[in-house]
Amino acid sequence: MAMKILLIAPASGKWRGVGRHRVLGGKTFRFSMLSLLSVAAETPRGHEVRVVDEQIEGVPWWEPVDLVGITCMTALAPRAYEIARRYRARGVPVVLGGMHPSLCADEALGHADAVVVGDAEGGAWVRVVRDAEAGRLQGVYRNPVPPPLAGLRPVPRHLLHGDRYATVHAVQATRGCPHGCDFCAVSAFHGRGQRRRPVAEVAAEVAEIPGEFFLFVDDNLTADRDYARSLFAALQPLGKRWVTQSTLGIADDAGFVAEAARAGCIGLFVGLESFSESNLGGVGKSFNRVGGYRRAIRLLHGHGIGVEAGIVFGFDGDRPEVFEDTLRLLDDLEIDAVQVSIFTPLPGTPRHRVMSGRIFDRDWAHYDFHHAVFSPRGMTPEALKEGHDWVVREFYSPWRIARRLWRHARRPGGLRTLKYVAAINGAYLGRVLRWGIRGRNPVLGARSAAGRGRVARGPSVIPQPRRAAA
Ligand code: B12
Repeated sequence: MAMKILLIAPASGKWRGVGRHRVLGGKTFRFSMLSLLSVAAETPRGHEVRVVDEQIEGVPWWEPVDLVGITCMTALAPRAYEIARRYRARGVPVVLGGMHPSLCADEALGHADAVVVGDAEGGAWVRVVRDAEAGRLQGVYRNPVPPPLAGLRPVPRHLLHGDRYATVHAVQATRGCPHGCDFCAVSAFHGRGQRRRPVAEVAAEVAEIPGEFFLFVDDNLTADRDYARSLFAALQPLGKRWVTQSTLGIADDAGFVAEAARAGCIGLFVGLESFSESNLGGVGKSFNRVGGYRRAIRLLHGHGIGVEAGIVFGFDGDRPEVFEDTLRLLDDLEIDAVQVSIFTPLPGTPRHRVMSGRIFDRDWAHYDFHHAVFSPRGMTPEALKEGHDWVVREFYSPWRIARRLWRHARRPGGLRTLKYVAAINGAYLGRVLRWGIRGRNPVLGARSAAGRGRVARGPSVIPQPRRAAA
């Protein structure tokens, strides 16, 4: 029987319907959708598949449908369960999949007729669809081993409203990351390994992309240097520009950085997390060597590669001074953009278990990396939230953005990529304005409240190599 299958990406709070606004509609932060597109690609032929993204359209409750599939991260689990409840009340079977249902399968199964743990490919989703057709969905579906990534079906990007996304051209070459940081959902989900698609298949997918820009959503594209090198060689003739995630370890090898740049890399998201090595050691991320950040970032900038840093507050070593210290270092290092987060002990990770006695908030909707859900060691949860907000507001203050863009424009290749850096900084500023993010520096509260919150310059803990090093 041909089924109508509805695949839903839930959105909650401020995110639901945000994409309906033409101005400040969060478009810059909307991309990928590969989770549901991969499920759609795996659906056996003959069924009708529709993808609904709650950021840009409402759930079509009134339309007849035979099977509903919902993806979710932890913060979206409550909304996913709510949608599931409403469909199941109408007798429509619901399947949950993605990060949170995979890491908390028992919980998810309490809200659905079936849960897919891990990848949809490798037979798991095909079995779900067959069982749904036969009216006998049965609990948890998982592949006996993570499937190899050769021969993945083409991603049906036409199922998205393309004009509502920064780009629908997100590509994934690898899954997983070998590092195994104990707070990271990716390690908990994929294990401590990485699977890779054949380079020729990735290059063929990229070659089909219209326009010059796309994203790799990989968690650590450069973890295997040999693989990355052959990928770079295959990408170079295609003349595209792309951004991805990597560790700063990429900059240990200047030749490798040059190869990435020649292949079209114009930006990296790098999880720096913290400027304290003891914090990093405490969460199993001691491969981040703080002293080398400046040289590494200069090297990347020298090759026209912008750096967005992931910074996390709330580590055990963090004291109220951490916010202004971090802001100063972000300025000193000439970081192009920053994603500021509050440490979040995600369920299903080893760190969640270690910290369970300190967690006071188990409302998953608050696990969006912008709420304090546990008692930090060095400050109150309120100070953690206020300091986090303050850094976001200060880093994206118009004068800092203007300074960053000015610096960027003067770097090698800077004018070519200025529009991307401007777009991401403008988008974060838009978020500050739309959401009214203000915060307060727990140390210099009075000064920041007076609207002057600039940080006094002081000695940097990061060694200053000679400029020629870049
Ligand atoms: C791109 C991305 C984003 C993008 C776009 C997400 C999107 N809509 O597509 C943006 C920038 C919006 C984003 C935002 C956030 N993200 Co994000 N994101 C990612 C990233 C890097 C890639 C996602 C992706 O495209 N994966 C590729 C697909 C193919 O893999 P997949 O999702 O695992 O899907 C497979 C299976 O899980 C399964 N599956 C998935 N869904 C379903 C559904 C059904 C029905 C079935 C059967 C199977 C199934 O089948 C798929 C194919 O095998 C992931 C890391 C990762 N490895 O996934 C983080 C990740 C998902 N993000 C994460 C987080 C925390 C966030 C933020 C909260 C971060 C923040 N500080 O703001 C916000 C959330 C904002 C919000 N409230 O909505 C965490 C989630 C952890 C968790 N347990 O919640 C991850 C895992 C990163 C991490 N290292 O921890 N993110």
